[in-house]
Amino acid sequence: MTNSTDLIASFQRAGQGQVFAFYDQLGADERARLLAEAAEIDLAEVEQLYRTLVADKGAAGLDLAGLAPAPYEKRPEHGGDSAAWTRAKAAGEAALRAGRVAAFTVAGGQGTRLGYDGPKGTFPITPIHAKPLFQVFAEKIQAAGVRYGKPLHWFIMTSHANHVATEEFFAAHQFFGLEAARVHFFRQGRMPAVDFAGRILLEGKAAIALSPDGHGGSLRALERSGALDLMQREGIDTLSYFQVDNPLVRCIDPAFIGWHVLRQSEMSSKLVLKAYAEEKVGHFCVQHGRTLVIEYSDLPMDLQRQQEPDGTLRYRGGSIAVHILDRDFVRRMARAAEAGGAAALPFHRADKKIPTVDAAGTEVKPAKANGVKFEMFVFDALPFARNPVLIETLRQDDFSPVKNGEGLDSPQTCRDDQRRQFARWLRANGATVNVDATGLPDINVEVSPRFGYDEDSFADAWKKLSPRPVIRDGLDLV
Ligand code: UD2
Repeated sequence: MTNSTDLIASFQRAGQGQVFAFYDQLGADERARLLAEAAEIDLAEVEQLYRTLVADKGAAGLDLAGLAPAPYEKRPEHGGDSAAWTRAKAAGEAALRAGRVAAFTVAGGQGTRLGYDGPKGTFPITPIHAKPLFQVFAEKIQAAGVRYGKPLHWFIMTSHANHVATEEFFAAHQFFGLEAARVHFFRQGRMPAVDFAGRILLEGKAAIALSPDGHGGSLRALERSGALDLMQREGIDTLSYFQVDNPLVRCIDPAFIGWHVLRQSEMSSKLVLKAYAEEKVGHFCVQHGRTLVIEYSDLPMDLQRQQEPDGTLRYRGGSIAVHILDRDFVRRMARAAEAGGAAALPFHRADKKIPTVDAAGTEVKPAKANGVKFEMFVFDALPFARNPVLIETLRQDDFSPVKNGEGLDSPQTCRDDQRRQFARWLRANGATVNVDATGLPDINVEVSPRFGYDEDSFADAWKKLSPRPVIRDGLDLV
């Protein structure tokens, strides 16, 4: 490691000497901590990001030339090729039986909007047992392993802020029945925040304002942590990527895996039809022959509102952040990130209120944005992927995120969506369950993923059940 004098001098040369403004006042431990944080920072990268994303902001803007909605595989009930979906499912099942697939959860986010203190995956979410998000995924992954005769590995990306708490949570719950040796935690990288003049902000006298580098940081974190090597040793070439905030997701979905495998895709994504033009989701587009996602904040509203002759939205494909990634593709992207340059994921800026210290070292909680954080987004890998495939899914089967304390995308809406799903599965198998116009049953009900974690596994388990349970409030299928 560079010695402390060299490190401090490099910050001074880069115009970032303020990082060490209070160094003389610090004790030995504090100095060591500050130096370790400083050593994580790539000063040239920070300078370049400031120049391109902050100082020159507005110069570039989004290039809309040649932009069009991305083609996608429609669900059979929306006119898609049902034989092709059947083939895909069979191919996905074969990949699962061959042990080629692992699960991957990004859980490094801070959950600020939810107002929950603790790793978001520990948030209780099921309607009867209030199982935490992590347990829901663990049970789905375990059940898929049993169904296909190959236990799955599960990679979980944490952040510096929640890594230890996440590991302790799993240990305290005996890994929810999974084999501990198949659950792998690793931290994502961090980026410093800068003020609007490009100066790296301190969070305290002995701490730099560092924050997670975005879910796009998962690609290089998978490489750095050794996860890709482990996959290679284990014969795993396919990663099923999902977010920690979405318990409805079919985290191991044979049809999705099969589309990806059969098309020899390097990255595939699930798409939902936008509910309305202004809905705040990323849009799947193509441009110059490449697939990309454009955030709602970047796609002009007149395009978001454009309609086809039949009245449907033209840009109707929304991203729910569910992807399949090829192992070697992740490695290629991770190495490109280390090397810098055009083949790497770009950074995005987010203006934020960043707690800091003033020149006297007094802590300041800003009332308005005082700086910029830099993040990468995993969907920005799509344009670099060979043969990307987009498949349509229904929200009811795959998407009900927990983002806010109340209202839209809250614990309440998510619990209701789980009950709707359980009621649909029951009704599809002949049970009489009363539901309202939105499909919400008049009973509270929970289906353990160990009983059934998707339509097929539920149907199989239900068929074997004798006697059938009485459909009543509190129905609990385990
Ligand atoms: C994301 C997508 C949005 C839509 C939505 C679906 C972006 C910019 N937007 O919105 O288009 O698909 O999800 O729910 O992605 N995370 C990390 N490390 C980080 C940042 C995030 O692991 O540094 C994880 C986080 O724990 C969570 C997920 O990524 O599982 C999404 O993060 P978010 O809540 O910031 O994403 P959101 O809701 O802005």
